[in-house]
Amino acid sequence: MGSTEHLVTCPLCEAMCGLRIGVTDGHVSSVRPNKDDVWSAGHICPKGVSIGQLHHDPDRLRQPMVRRPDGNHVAVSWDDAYAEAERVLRPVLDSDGIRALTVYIGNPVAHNSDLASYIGALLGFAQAGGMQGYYSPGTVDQWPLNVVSCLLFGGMWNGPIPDLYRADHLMVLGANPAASQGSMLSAPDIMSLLKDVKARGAVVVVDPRRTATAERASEWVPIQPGTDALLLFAILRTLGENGWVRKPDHLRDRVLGLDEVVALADQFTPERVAAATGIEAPVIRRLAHDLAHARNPVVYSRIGGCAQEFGTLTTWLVFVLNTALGALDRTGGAVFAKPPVWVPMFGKPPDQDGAGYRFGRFHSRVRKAPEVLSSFPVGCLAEEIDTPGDGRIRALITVAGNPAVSVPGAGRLARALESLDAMISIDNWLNETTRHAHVIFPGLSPLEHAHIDDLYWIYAVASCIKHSEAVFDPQPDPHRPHEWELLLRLGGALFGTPVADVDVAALDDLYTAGTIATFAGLPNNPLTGLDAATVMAALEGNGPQRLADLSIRVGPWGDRFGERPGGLTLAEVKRHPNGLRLEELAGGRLDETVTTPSGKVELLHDHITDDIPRLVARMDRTRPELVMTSRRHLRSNNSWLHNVPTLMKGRDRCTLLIHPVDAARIGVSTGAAAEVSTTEGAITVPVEVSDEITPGVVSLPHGWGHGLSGTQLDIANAHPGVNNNLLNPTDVIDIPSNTHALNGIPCQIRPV
Ligand SMILES: Nc1nc2c(c(=O)[nH]1)N[C@H]1C(S)=C(S)[C@@H](COP(=O)(O)OP(=O)(O)OC[C@H]3O[C@@H](n4cnc5c(=O)[nH]c(N)nc54)[C@H](O)[C@@H]3O)O[C@H]1N2
Ligand SMILES: Nc1nc2c(c(=O)[nH]1)N[C@H]1C(S)=C(S)[C@@H](COP(=O)(O)OP(=O)(O)OC[C@H]3O[C@@H](n4cnc5c(=O)[nH]c(N)nc54)[C@H](O)[C@@H]3O)O[C@H]1N2
Ligand code: SF4
Ligand SMILES: [Mo]
Repeated sequence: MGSTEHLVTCPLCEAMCGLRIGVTDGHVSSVRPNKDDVWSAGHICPKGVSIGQLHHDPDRLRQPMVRRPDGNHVAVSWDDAYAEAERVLRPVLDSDGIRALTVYIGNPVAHNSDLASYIGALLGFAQAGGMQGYYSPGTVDQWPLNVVSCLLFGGMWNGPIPDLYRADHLMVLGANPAASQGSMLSAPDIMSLLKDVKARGAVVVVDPRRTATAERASEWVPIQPGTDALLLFAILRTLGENGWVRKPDHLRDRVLGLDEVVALADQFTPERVAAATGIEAPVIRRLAHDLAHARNPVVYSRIGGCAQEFGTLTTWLVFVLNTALGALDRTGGAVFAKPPVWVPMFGKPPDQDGAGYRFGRFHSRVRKAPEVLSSFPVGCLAEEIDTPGDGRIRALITVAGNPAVSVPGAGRLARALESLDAMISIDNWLNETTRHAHVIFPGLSPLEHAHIDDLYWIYAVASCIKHSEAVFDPQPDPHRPHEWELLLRLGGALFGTPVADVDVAALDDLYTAGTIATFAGLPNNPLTGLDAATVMAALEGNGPQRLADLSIRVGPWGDRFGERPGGLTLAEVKRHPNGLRLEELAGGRLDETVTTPSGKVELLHDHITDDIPRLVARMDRTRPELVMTSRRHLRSNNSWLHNVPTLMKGRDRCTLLIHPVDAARIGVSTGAAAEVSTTEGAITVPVEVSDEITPGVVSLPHGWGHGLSGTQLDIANAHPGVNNNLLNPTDVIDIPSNTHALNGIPCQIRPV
């Protein structure tokens, strides 16, 4: 067969690195960074390097699996798997209708264009049939950002990012790009960009843990979890009282509510917030001074600022501060990226009619949680399954998700999954979640299908576009279904057609034409006013390729079907295997980006500020002896790269980080086991004593807890670790966004 080389974009995180994959005799023989990639220019990390092992993982499912009555899964033919899906699903749909079904979509959906472009089909069909909300890690992740973005800027995926190429004073709260490689902030080799920012001025990291990012920053500011909003309010107040609030010309007529928000900060003096945050008042004043006196200051926060009790206020205050510093929409500050593609997700959801956004349009059945952007807290899933009564969830479809590990209240959820009448998973491994499934439909390996990133360019530090061809034919059968076809098949089956009989090609045409017609008829999107039939006829191919062609052609550089001669099409993008670099990041994009009812940045919203009294009360709360936080590691990817041999080398990294003072008081030491308990449960984990964690706080990684019976993960099961979501309760929530606090949870520790 000889050797070939393939240029692809790594789909394993938001950094989107270009890889050169060498293939010899059907095997990945080398993975090297692509120095000619217009975006990543030679960056790579250990995860990208091991993508060949991921592809060749003998445990990766290549055939559908069906669960036998004894609980064990066996590989079956596709026809048998369709028949089994029909057997378990149909009775639920016949007796209780589509409202007894829900869908959980996991993180890899956003990194796989086959899934990303067709998940809307499954969800759309299910919602049309009466499904009450669906579940995703959104509410253990970026939902506060989505809420704040839609209120302030008009769209849930419409938020500014720090201009890492030009900023000279960056404050980072609750993010560790040294591990994550950037989140809702795509950058090539982000740590070297941070190094440049530091060289121009300063990088200040606010985090309970002295992370590898903090190590390399100018300053680490340890903070008590869940108190960032207090710190940010106190900084804002300091700016206000010193006359440091900047009102540059470019923001003068474009922002509403800044003075009112600065007035709201009045009650948060540095002295008042010092005890709760653990940051002394003079330090807070100096942080404010330094931001105010930098030429290009900017503030950025991520999951530590979101998955906490005050995620919405924190995320909001980051944008407020960027505005008060004059950094919003200014080159070198907090700027709006310009994605090269347009996907329906960027538009206002069709169900949000009228001006602005409404929340709480419907409520969850059991705890009556109000929907926020069509989501309930993901921790509600278990109670919706295991609580009897009308409207109970009896059927679940998971798509590239591992909620049994990722979601708070994981113990109850695992029991609930086991009780389902029908569970169908589209997933590549038999893991902690899919072991409960009646049927598992495997997707293709990331090297077996074409891919084009769309979502992450909305948070990218330059506008690029890249397309990856499949490296391998699907194995063992080149005609095996693609994931987008599986999504259409399951979506089509909801309306009475047996799973095996769904006409996938016809549904694909219907879905694509329907999407075009819907958005052509809606205002304020790139399809508005286009003739749907003409567009449909002009597009190339079918499936995700056809949707990618659409996304590119109506995007800012697209040909708009002849309107802009020489503009981009998918075919043109494919002619550039190293990608196309289209435009650099810059300020001055507010007018084209902001789609609020007033057309301006609207800082003030009751939905957000109504939460301030809860924050005020937080200041008087007695501090628990210990609280728990989460962390990530460069060589993990949430719960699912632990079966890759080279990524598992080295010492155990699923450890409880605890400060020496706390360790001595409790009587635990490095290497010994400790029991960690919360209101939700207890687990036993090895201890790692270190002053990299602030006193009063402990840190556990998420994504562990392998080694469960019925799973097929040889390597991961040999290094199981423990699942910290057995400890996270489902009722500690950032109220405006429905996001669970996974950080700042009170816990007790004892030696075992
Ligand atoms: N305690 C705590 N919990 C957390 C977090 C935390 O910080 N602390 N972080 C949260 C966050 S930010 C997130 S995003 C979630 C992640 O939550 P999930 O998305 O539920 O979990 P992942 O671990 O990303 O699981 C990915 C699943 O997709 C499968 N998979 C991988 N590749 C493919 C593919 O190409 N196709 C298909 N069909 N399946 C595939 C894997 O086998 C796995 O089952 O976890 C959340 N949970
Ligand atoms: N290698 C690798 N890369 C990943 C992932 C992975 O699992 N592994 N997961 C991907 C996903 S799904 C996501 S969402 C992103 C997340 O990307 P990041 O947001 O960078 O996530 P983390 O590395 O978990 O960093 C969060 C930090 O918040 C801190 N923190 C916890 N509580 C608080 C608090 O209350 N206040 C403040 N200020 N800090 C706090 C933690 O100590 C931690 O250092 O990473 C993505 N990239
Ligand atoms: S940083 Fe690593 S995981 Fe992320 S895209 Fe690059 S190689 Fe892939
Ligand atoms: Mo995430």
